[in-house]
Amino acid sequence: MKLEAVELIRLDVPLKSAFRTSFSSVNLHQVVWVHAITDVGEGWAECGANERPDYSSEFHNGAATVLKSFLLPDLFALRHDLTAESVAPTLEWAKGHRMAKAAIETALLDAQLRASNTSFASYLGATKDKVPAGVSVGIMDSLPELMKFVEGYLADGYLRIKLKIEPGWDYEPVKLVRETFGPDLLLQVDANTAYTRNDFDLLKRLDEFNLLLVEQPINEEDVLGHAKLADYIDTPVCLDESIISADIARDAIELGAAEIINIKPSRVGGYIESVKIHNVSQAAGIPVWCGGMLETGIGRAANLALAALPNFTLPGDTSASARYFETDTTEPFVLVDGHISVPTGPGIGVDPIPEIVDRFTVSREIVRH
Ligand code: OSB
Ligand code: MG
Repeated sequence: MKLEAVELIRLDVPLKSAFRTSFSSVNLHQVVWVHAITDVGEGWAECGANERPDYSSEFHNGAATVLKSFLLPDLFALRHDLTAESVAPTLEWAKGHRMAKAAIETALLDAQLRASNTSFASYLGATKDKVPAGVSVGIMDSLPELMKFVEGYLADGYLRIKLKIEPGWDYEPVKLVRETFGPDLLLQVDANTAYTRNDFDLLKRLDEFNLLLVEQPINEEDVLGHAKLADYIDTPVCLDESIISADIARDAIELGAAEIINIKPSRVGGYIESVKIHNVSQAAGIPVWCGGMLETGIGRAANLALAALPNFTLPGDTSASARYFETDTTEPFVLVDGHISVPTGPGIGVDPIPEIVDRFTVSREIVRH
């Protein structure tokens, strides 16, 4: 296929309620979309980068800039030799910027698969037609407020609860949720790097709650520290931020730092690299689950396809649209008996709704050869 133009769209999508992590609190989902226009048709992707470089070093305006200045020119230059599979090798010279690379690769994969009438699910190797849904619950101002949200999500039917934690918001909220909802609740925590090697005893106290996992407790660059922690505590250590490629996943597993892996396609440079991480993990007997970056429908659709691969054996953060948004940018994804259906249409299987996209659009720019 040949890339003719790329539209970069900046959207501000209101969240139903503030989402607070150990690194930020957001009311608005501020993102960049990549709309690829090719000679075989169009494709869409949502870039995972936040407004600020707080989850990773990337940020939405930075992603747009690196796409415009460096990544897109190389893809335009391929002319008719462009395929979704050629994106990563072509852009390999550019260090980092995996979220920007993931966005253009995904938009081109969407265009390519729509043109060949193939779904993301079948291209990636999905084996399920629906996936179990978990929900990520932010840090709250009070325990009663937390209980109100958790109760609501359980009433909706979510099959597992992930609590965001940080020093000062860990033992008590986890204890309360575990005691209130009982031993059968699938419960896990995510620290987004908020702890250090000096906090191992604090983290060990969480062992009494029989958690599924503790996600990214310490600095993302401290893989060895996670291996030491994994030896020290009973709760399985799961890596998110640290795992930026299949090679790093292989090494983290060998070190004993990753007993479980959260695969987030945007963090690792796209769906093709995500499948490699899935395969490396599967071969090593390490379960994976699908994380998210609060994506609207066009991002969520592709994540659901990935989450339908066989080694995704734990419920993901692939929640329904209504968890985040009053109005999603596509037909909403709905929860049925705790599961969400994997899209079956060509490409990502959903289309942006133009009036809604217009309503949330902050700016648009067309980039051409
Ligand atoms: O660490 O998994 C994370 C949201 C934004 C940035 C990082 C994370 C998250 C979540 C929610 O936990 C994921 C989601 O529901 O999309
Ligand atoms: Mg995480």
